[in-house]
Formats: sequence, structure tokens, C-alpha cells
Amino acid sequence: YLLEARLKQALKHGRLSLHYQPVIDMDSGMLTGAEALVRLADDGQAVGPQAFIPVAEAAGLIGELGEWVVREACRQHDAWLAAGLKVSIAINVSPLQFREKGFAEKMKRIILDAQIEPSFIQIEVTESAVMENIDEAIAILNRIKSLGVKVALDDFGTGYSSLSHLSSLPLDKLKVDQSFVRRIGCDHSSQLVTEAIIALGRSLKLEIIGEGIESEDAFLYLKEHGCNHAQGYWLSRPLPADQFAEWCTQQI
Ligand code: G
Ligand code: G
Ligand code: MN
Ligand code: NA
Repeated sequence: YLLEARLKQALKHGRLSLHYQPVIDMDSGMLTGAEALVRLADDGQAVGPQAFIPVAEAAGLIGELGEWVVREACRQHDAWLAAGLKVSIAINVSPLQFREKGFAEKMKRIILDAQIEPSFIQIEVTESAVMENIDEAIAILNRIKSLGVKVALDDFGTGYSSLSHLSSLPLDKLKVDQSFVRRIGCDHSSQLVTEAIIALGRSLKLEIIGEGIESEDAFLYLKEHGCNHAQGYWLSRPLPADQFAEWCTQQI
């Protein structure tokens, strides 16, 4: 399979890169972090992670790819720090990677190697990944949290969370799924779901991130309803590291 061969080559020769999408505090407008999003950086046709992550999973390459992403994010955090820019970085973890034996230990190793402050790293796990086996998920998340790494529940609202399970998960943040946020202003029921998610998250003392914000209207709506952090094309698309740093300096 073509994409699989291409991925293997990219991993072997370091032809992957991370793009970074800013996340800001809704009240102050200050940067609160960046979400790292992996890209294939070879000279083949552009293919996004939506297409190649499932291939990496099926081919047994996701462990290696995921490890590269964590290492690269730590390296970039350190490079920005040296340049006077303190950026928390959120890393997407696929369900398979999350359940791979020794995942938390691997994270620990990488963070120790990189000598960075663990609280500047956050993992994003999807609701469906976590709810599949709740007791196992809680155990893994507790190990991650004990390292000092932050945890966000991604794509919230699309899976099948039971509310009692949600309250038993050791989480820091909740990301409202883009499908609701993008329909703010044109679909009343999406607004109601968004409001309910924010209220639920806040009652569990979680910080709420609204992602997929594509308009000022959506931004203001979320802010008014108690959302804490904002992410989306209206603020910035995911950017290569150098452009991200530039974006940050223009914000000040
Ligand atoms: O920008 P976007 O096209 O980057 O990402 C599409 C999807 O791919 C999203 O669901 C995102 O969570 C996922 N994704 C992006 N980067 C990574 C990564 O490094 N690891 C995993 N597991 N998923 C990622
Ligand atoms: O599944 P996850 O939440 O990790 O998805 C991140 C994906 O969302 C990335 O592909 C990123 O490029 C994309 N994304 C981020 N902001 C927006 C936005 O405002 N609109 C749309 N359509 N996609 C967005
Ligand atoms: Mn994400
Ligand atoms: Na998401």
C-alpha cells in the first residue's frame, strides 16, 4: 500500500513536521498554548493526518509516529523557551497509542530526556477512545497525570459518554467538538448543545476549549456562555513553527 510505504520512508528519514494552532484565553486574549498537528513533509502529494493516521494505525506505525510527535513537540517547546516564548503544547494521542502497553512510561522517558517542565505538555484523547474501557482509561490517565502532564478530552459531545463516567475521569480540560461550534449562529440546537457542554464541563471544574471557531460571532457567543479558551481558523490556522512564533509576536 502506497501511503504505508510513504509513511515508513517519512519516519525513517524524518520527513514529518508539526504545525501549531494557537489557543488563546477568551478574556485576556493571551496565548494559552498550541495544538500540535502532524504533517507529512516529503515531496509527495499533500495528504492530511485524517488520511494517514488510520494508515499508521493499521500498519502498526502509530507508536513510532506518536513517539516522534511527542519528541518533536518537546524539542520545539524547548527551542521556543530559549527564544523567550513559553508555549504549552497539546498533542493528539490516537486511541491505539493511548492503550499501547507502556504509553505513560514512554511519555515519562521522553519528557525526562527533553528536560522540560511536564505541565507544558498536554495530551488530547478523544471521548470515544476513553469511554471504550473506562477503568483502563482512568488508570492510564492517572499515570499520565502523575507525571504532571495535562489531559484534555477532545471532540467532546460526539461520543457516547455517560455523565457518571465523565465525572470519574482525571481531566483538566474539555474541548467542545467543532461540529457544534461551527454551527453557532445558524443552528439553534447546536447552540443549546454547546451551552450544555460548557455548563457540564464547568460544573466538573474543567477548563473549556471551544475549537473550530470560524467567526467573531462564534467567538463572542462562546465567551458569553463561559467558555475559557478559543481555537479556530478565525484566530489562526495551524502554522509551521516559525510562522507560529511570528504570529505570537504580532499579538503583543
Ligand atoms: O489539521 P488536521 O487536518 O491537522 O487534523 C486532522 C485530524 O488528525 C484531527 O482529528 C487531529 O486530531 C488528527 N491529528 C493531527 N495530528 C495528529 C497527531 O500527531 N497524532 C494523532 N494521533 N492524530 C493527529
Ligand atoms: O480532532 P481534532 O480536534 O484534533 O481536530 C483538529 C483539526 O481541526 C485539525 O485538522 C485542524 O486543522 C482543524 N481545525 C482547527 N480549527 C478549525 C476551524 O476553525 N475550522 C475547521 N473547519 N477546522 C479547524
Ligand atoms: Mn485535537
Ligand atoms: Na477536537
